[in-house]
Amino acid sequence: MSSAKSASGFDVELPRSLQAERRDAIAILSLARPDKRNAIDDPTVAGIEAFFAALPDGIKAVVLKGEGEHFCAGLDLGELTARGVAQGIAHSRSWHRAFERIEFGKVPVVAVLHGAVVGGGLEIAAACHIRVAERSAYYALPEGSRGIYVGGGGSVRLPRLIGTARMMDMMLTGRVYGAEEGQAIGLSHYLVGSGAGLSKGIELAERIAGNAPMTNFAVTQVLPRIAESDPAAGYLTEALISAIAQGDDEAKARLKAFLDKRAPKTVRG
Ligand code: 1HE
Repeated sequence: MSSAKSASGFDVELPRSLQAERRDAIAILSLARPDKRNAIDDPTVAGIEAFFAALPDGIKAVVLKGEGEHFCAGLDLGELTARGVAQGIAHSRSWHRAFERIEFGKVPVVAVLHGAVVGGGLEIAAACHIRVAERSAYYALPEGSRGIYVGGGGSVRLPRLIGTARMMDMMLTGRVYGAEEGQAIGLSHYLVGSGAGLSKGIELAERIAGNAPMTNFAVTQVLPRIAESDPAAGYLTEALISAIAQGDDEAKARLKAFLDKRAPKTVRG
């Protein structure tokens, strides 16, 4: 374990497999175990949970990326052989806790993907709010061929992105999607050239950080719940969060700026 605070201003102990860096309101968290293709072991899962739980108030968005040639090779398969059923359940639940800290944490998270985005690597990417893929990225769920099953929330999050039928195909047949196919089916939001992912990810994170905090809260915390509730509850919840957001001082200041012709217009490009 190393203290990230002295190096980068985060008040959290991180394992060697994670590195954190701060650029003003943006935190960059790197999976930093390239010799093992950023495979996620138990200390890494605990570190991810701790990092997202302890984000300082000044951080408005996070970029998650992987060091080396690949984003993430998924679960550290070396840890798997010694586990019994009860330990397996506890292990999967520890991934759920950590990834919930990403999906329903304090701020939006942008994932920058390249190389292998497989197994648990795809699961952690799916827990992020925005995905930027470089052209080297490819996606697979090799759990089927390893005799196991996803355990990092993939059964819940991946069908939302690509549908149950595609996930079933990936798991049963070992189908691998390339970056362009992944973009077409909704695994990534943005597709960029090799090496351009981080700058695009930071650009998007900075744009997100410039939003009113209440808007980011509503989009990341409330929208997914509305999308999964029955329409009547959804409309009611939407009315409530809409009123809460527009009643916030930040919204009033932004609306006044537009009416005073001091705010940017909505234009393409
Ligand atoms: C690993 C892992 C790993 C690499 N656990 N050690 N994930 C998988 O089934 C994917 C397994 N990995 C691969 O298919 C390949 O490693 C890659 C395609 C990602 C990269 O290939 P390559 O040629 O660049 O690297 P490599 O030579 O295969 O691996 C380099 C080292 O990383 C090697 O260790 P070394 O000590 O011999 O150098 C590999 O053993 C090690 N390595 N991937 C442990 N995953 C919560 S449930 C989630 C369930 C899952 O995620 S299942 C999917 C697991």
